[in-house]
Amino acid sequence: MRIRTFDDYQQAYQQSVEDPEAFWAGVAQEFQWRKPWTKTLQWNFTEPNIKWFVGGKLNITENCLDRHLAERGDQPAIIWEPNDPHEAGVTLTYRMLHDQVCRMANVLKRNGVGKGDRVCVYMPMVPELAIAVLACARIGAIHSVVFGGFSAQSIADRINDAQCRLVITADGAYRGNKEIPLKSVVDDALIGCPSVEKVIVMTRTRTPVAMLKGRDVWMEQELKQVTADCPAEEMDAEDVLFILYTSGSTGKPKGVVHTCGGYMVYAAYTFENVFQYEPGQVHFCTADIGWITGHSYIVYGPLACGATSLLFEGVPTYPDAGRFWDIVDKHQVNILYTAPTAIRSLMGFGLDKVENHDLSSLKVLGSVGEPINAEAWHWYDDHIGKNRCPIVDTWWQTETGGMLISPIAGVTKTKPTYATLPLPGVQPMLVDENGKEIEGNGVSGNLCMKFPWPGILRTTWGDHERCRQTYFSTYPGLYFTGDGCLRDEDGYYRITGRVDDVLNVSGHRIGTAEVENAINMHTGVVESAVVGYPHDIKGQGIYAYVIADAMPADHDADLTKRDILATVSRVIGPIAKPDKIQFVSGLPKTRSGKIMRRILRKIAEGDTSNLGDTTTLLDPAVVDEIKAGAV
Ligand code: 7RM
Repeated sequence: MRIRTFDDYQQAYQQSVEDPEAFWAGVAQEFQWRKPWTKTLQWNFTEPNIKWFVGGKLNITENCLDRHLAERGDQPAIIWEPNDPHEAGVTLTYRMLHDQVCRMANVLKRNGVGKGDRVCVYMPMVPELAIAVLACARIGAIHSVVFGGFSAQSIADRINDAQCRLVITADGAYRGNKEIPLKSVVDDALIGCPSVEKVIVMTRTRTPVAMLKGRDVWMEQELKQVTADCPAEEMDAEDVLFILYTSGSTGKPKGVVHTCGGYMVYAAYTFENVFQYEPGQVHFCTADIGWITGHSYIVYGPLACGATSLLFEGVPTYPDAGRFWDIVDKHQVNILYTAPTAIRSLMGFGLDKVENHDLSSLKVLGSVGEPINAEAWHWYDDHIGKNRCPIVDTWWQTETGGMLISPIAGVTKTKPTYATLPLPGVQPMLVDENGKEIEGNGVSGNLCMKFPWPGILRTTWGDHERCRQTYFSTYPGLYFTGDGCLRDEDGYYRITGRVDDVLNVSGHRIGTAEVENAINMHTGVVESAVVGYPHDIKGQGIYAYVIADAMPADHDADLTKRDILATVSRVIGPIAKPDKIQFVSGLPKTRSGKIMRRILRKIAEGDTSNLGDTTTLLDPAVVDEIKAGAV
């Protein structure tokens, strides 16, 4: 099944299109199933209804842990590098990880969690986070990991949407020179979350926390009460494994649902092939487990393949901008998987931060989360890979479960800024505004998929209609990604960015509507419009046009701006704070009341020369005012 040459790739690709069921059955049979499936695939993209490995029974943790014990029980599964380089790290072998996952699973059971129950996980990047996630999977509980940078309000929304029964958190988190009081944020969230019965609190920063009798328990004390004997729950291939919330162009984030069988097969297959993982290698994915990249390529993909996965608690610039290279050197990292925003930020600190480290262990470099510009691509290639490591620019989404378009390291000829070719099983299609297929090469359009792969989302939690509407209704019969895409003369794909109202700020997906709603919660705000603009390091920055009920005078405009930022931080989290705020007296609207974002985007980009047709505007004069006041 393993692709080694471009010929292998072409053969695998051809089979995956001609006979997808046989292809994926071949991949899936390498895993451990309690009971084989009876039908490999059942699907339609209209309802949608997608089922892989129908009737198959398994537990993903048996595949990620138990299965490896005989052969590599003593091999490191997780290497943990703490935020502070002087603190001792932790290495967990597969045997130790198995033991700890079983214990944590028993703690969950003791606290009333069973198969199908939802568990919210709000944790720092510590081994216990991976253990918590796997412990849920062990007993068939559904995890919903919430990134540690989200606000109490965001946690509450996610907990209520999924009706979580239990929360796993820590007293606090270390991130660079900051300390984040996780438990206190959870306490704020839980005021509005009646479904939560228990909170398990891990000790990390030992900051003082309120422990509510009957609700809050210490993880360390609970672990003393249990054994390491926890048989895995038998799960159907289509039972829900996890929910992960992600932003779209409208309303609140959606709970993307992934299921046990297909997700496992897809995460593992793409991990092993794209990175060309070899036994014994150390894989370092710098994402947070709070995002899909962490789920698929720190936890499930690597562990399903018996790999060694490095988990880093901190940030790339602490204690200085050489930290990644320090980690690569110290742990002899072979595969480094990071985001363009991190590369661009580190580029700015100069080469002396790189040069005093031994990077010769590196074999493969990966990029994910946003388009990588040519300059960052070459810097990564020249100075990190020393022109001897293939770069895999992997394009995918929370909804896709794993990578869809990506080079296979050392197999696919790379091309800067191109995600190159679809992986086996992936059938991309470019369409125009009217949904007509754009054939041939040297073209661009909206990126869709015409056939399912095992990792595709199955639904959005509690609202199947929203799933249909968002992904399967724009172009009937197709999965619509929301991305624009170019296919060059060689048939290579380059993803150009979102075509909907979703921003990508430092690789984080943020809906403009979400940010607007947050800004509008500020008492002095009448209305707002948020757009993205090109940002040298973040990829995109957030530009907010705000109508205040009384136009703030110069001397308190700064204060009002800071209050708006504080409001957004409270409502969503610091990652959604606008980079620029401009007070305006009106917004460019059409006669039907629609904001003309095209114009606002142009002005935010600093390009006011050609604003296109403004004759349909209700009040064209407002455009001149906005142009004149651009920040
Ligand atoms: C994995 C992840 C998904 C959105 C997606 C794109 C953008 C991701 C690339 C990329 C260009 C890439 N999931 N995106 N990878 N754009 N090249 N290699 O990021 O759900 O958080 O975001 O990210 O717009 O639709 S995500």
